[in-house]
Amino acid sequence: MKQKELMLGIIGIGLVYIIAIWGLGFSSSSGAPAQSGQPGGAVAANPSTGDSGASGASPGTGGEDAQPQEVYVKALSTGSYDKAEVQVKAGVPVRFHFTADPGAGCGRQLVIPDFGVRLVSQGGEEQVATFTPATPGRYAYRCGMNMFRGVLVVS
Ligand SMILES: [Cu+2]
Repeated sequence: MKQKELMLGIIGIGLVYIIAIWGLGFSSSSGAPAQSGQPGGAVAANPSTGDSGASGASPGTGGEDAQPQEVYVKALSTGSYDKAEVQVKAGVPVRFHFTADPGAGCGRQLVIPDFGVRLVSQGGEEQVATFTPATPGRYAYRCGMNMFRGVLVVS
């Protein structure tokens, strides 16, 4: 019994060493070796190439003639939005698409006080407001009575 425990301990210490050395290798060699040594799964997720938009404009760079940022929020009959938070960039027009479940009650009205937005989706139809957030920050979107709540994160 004692011997078996000792063996397990040695194996454990060995593993710690291997992981520590591996970690050092990653941090000290900045560049190509670390990249090639990465597990294969991470390579597939490249956000810049997987552009879901229709236009083939340069990805991600918010130039002066940038495309509007399309945002979709839906008020659900369960009493909340389908997205508690949406992310946009400052200085680029936002097209805020709002829909609501017909059973969403007061959630069929959406306001974004900081941008003077007020939308009502009475029977589930889509309503759109366009505005340009100039200053980074966190701006609330909510129903008229502040029961449905979400945050527009501008960065
Ligand atoms: Cu409400």
